[in-house]
Amino acid sequence: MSDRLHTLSGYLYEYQKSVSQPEEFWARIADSFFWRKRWSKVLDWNFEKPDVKWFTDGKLNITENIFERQLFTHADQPAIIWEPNDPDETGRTLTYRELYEEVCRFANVLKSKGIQKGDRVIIYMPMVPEAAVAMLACARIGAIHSVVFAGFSASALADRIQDCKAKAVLTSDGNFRGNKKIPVKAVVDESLNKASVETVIVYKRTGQEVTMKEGRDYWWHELVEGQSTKNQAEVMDSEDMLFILYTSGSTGKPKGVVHTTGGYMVYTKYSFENVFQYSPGDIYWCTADIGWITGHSYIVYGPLLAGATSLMFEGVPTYPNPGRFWQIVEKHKVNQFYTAPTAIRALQAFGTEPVEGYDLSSLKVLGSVGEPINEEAWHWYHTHIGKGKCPIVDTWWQTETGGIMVSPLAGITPTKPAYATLPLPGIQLCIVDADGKELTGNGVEGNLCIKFPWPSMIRTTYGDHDRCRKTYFSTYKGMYFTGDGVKRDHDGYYRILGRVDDVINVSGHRMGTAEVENAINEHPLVIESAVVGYPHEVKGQGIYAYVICDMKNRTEENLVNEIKDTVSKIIGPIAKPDKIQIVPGLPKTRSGKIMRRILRKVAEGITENMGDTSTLLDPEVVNQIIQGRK
Ligand code: 6R9
Repeated sequence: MSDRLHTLSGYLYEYQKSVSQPEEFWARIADSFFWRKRWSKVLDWNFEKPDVKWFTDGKLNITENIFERQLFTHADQPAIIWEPNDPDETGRTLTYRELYEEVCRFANVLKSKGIQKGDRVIIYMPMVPEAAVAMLACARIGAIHSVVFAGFSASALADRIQDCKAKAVLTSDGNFRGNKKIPVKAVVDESLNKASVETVIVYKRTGQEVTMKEGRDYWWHELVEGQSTKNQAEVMDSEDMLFILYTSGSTGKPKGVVHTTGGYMVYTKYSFENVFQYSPGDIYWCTADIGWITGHSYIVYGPLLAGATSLMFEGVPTYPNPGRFWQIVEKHKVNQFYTAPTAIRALQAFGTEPVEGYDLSSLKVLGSVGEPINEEAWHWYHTHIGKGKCPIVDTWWQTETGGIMVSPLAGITPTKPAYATLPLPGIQLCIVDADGKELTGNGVEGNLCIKFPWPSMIRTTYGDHDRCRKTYFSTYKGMYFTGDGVKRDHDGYYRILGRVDDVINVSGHRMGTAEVENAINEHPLVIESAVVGYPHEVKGQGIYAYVICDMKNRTEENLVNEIKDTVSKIIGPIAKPDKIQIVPGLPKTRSGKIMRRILRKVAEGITENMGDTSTLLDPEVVNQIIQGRK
């Protein structure tokens, strides 16, 4: 049964109902799933603690809702179409039955290695179908997966292994990305000098040489050999943890966002079907990596729960040439295409030539996620990819929200460039001013909050519940605070303006300024640093670092490169500052706070009207910084 909305009036009607009778509304949606035991209460909530429970006492397994619930009708339909990095390599297609059997076999492998319900398993893998198999096998046996983006460094990986006390790491020998062959197992080995796990399972992808530690490391293909293609799913409570996903915040340490089973299942399927208007037989493609929430909710869980065909791409948009995305769209006759503004801008820079010659007529819906999409990129996407006939769904949401919160429903909600438009049913937005006063009516601008629970919301931050309360539920009483600024225009449409906290969004990836500063400060000659974001043509925001250091005998160029390498080693190449300026001092107030607004202005290229600098300890520092601007 599908809960797809078909008209604007239908959406408006359902939205009203979801607000006036939320429990009845979500119970109806949840009833189309397979529950081992139905819930006793739809919703219990308290935003002060916070303590939120959806479908209390409900028992289920999310993979039974992907497989058993649908196998009679979907068994031979493709679940995952995999397109490799190199267009000359043959891809793979896994039907629902084949995927089911792989998941069961790997679930049995995990069990044979002593992994049990509630254990944490790190997945550090490239974009191969086995990465999805790994996630689903964990869910099958009730283990909690935590996918770590395979571009993160050994030290970032070790921190995550330690934070969640993982029992196993699932990985690969290497990873193909563009024309590069990247070591993956070697990074795991390095991380395990610092952290420790009982078991490492290695999927062979590139065939490159790896070292295997006796009694700890095993080959994936050897372990699955001979395993049964059946596995009795673990019965989970609706509120049992499904996964942990680490994300950056305004403090230095990444936090483990926790999602639970029942609510996440209900919301990801519902939002997937409605936003993308998926019809049976469509080919849907989301270009995200499974290391991010978009990959979790809209490559794996949402589409598979909806019985969709989800295309998974291993490579990058520009290899072997900038026509690669469009060649894949033509080859697989993709109907819904979901990507990030940074990819659109990067491809836009190559002009329309790489697009020409490909048949993109299969496309029905275009999606955008990860950062605000600027109007120019929106129009380019709409005109040159969608040929003016595909609605663009600009989807606003977060790791913490689990699913899409604000977005047009494709073909239903009239769109407006750069606007995420209207909230999905069940999502009660609220705009507040700096004092937490709700700004009602249209034509207002402020901080975006959500005032009522939704099924796929964050439940806690792993191992530190108070951090969850402080970060999201304490800024504005009784509300979830998103960290984003927003405008509601005269039509009541929402436009996301970007982060209002110390989080930078680089190519759709979240980076805490403190996290990058901590990494920079690891360089032995660095005394202090301050990091801000600045507008970047392709990445949306770039990273600008102001660094005080002891130059010793280094040239500035050498030192800058060393600092970049340090950040790359500690977090990963995505966190490497775009610009590093060596400064004699930082603009600090008498109370020792760095005045970041000045640093942001200079990074943006503004050198006049610095505003009130009277509270600065040494206002002269500002002039020195302006003069040395990069
Ligand atoms: C899904 C995802 C979340 C932050 C979020 C916001 C920005 C995401 C956006 C958008 C404007 C959109 N963001 N989608 N800003 N328009 N359509 O990206 O999750 O990695 O946790 O990032 O990304 O600033 O707060 P995550």
